[in-house]
Amino acid sequence: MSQTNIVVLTGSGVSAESGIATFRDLGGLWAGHKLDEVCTLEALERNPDFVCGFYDDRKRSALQALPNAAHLALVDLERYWSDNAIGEFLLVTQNLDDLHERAGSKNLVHMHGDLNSVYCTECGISLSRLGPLEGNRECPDCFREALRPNVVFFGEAPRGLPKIDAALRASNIFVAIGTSGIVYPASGFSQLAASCGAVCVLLNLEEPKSMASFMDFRQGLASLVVPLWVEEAIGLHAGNN
Ligand code: BV8
Repeated sequence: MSQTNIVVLTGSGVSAESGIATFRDLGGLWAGHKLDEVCTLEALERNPDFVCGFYDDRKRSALQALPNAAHLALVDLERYWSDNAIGEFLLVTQNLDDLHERAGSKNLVHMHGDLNSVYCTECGISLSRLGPLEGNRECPDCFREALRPNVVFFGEAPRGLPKIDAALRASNIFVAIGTSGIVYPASGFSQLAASCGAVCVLLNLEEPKSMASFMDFRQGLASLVVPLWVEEAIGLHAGNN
C-alpha cells in the first residue's frame, strides 16, 4: 500500500494558549524589543547580558507553561501514523519552548534552536542550560566568558535543514500551524512541499497575507482546529486500514 508522509510546521501560535507570547501579535515578544536588539549576533556581541537575560526570561515563562490540546493532538497523529505504518511523520518547530517534547512528540526538529541548551562560542561545547545565562557565561570547559543561548539568530543558518528538505520533498501532506509565515526559510516550506505534490494545509488564527501554496485553510484557535483536523486526518486513513 502507498505511504502517506506528513510534515508539520509549528510557530508560536501553537503555544499561545499555553500562555507563551507570540512574536508579532499585539503585545507579542517583539513588541517590547526590536529584532536587532535581541535576535542577532551583533546584539549578543554588543550587549551579551541583555540578550542572555531576554532568553532567560523566555525560559522562565516556558517552564510555567503546559502543553495544550494542539500539542497533544499532534502526538496522537504521530502515534497513529507510526502504529499503523502509514508513512513518515516529521514535526518541525520554529519555537524554542519544549512543549512538543513535554506533550510526547518524538520525531521533532527545533529549527530555530531551543531554550534548554547553550553552547560555547570559543570551544564549541554544547551544554544543557541549567540556571540563567545572564552574568553567568563562563564556559565550564575553557573558562572563557563565551556561553550563548542555543538560538538561531537572524542571519544564522537554521538547524536540521537537510533533514527538513528531504522530508518536504517526500511529503504528501504539509500542515503549518500557528505561524505568520514571515520568517524564511520556514516561510518557503509550503511552496517546496506543494511543488513536490503535497497537499498543504494552514491551521491558524489569522488569515494569511497570501494563501501562497496552501490548498486548505482552517481558521481558529490551535487548541480547537488542530484536534479537529487530526481527527479528520486519522479518520481518512482509518478507512484504508
Ligand atoms: C537565514 C529564534 C540564511 C529566536 C527566530 C528579506 C526577505 C526575506 C527573508 C529575509 C529578508 N531579510 C533577511 C531575511 C532572512 C531572515 C528573515 O526571514 N527575516 C524576516 C524577519 C523577513 N531569516 C533568517 O535570518 C534565518 N536565517 O535566512 O540564514 C540561510 C538560509 C538557509 C540556509 C542557510 C542559511 C533565521 C531565522 C530565525 C530567526 N530566529 N527565532 C527567538 O525565538 O527569539 S525567528 C522567530 O520568528 C521565531 O522562531 C518564530 O517562531 C518565528 C516565526 O514567527 P511565528 O512563529 O510565525 O510567530 P508570529 O508571532 O509571527 O505569528 C504567530 C501566528 O500565530 C500568527 O499568524 C497568529 O495569527 C497565530 N496565532 C496566534 N495565536 C494563535 C494563533 N494560531 C492559532 N491559535 C492561536 N491561539
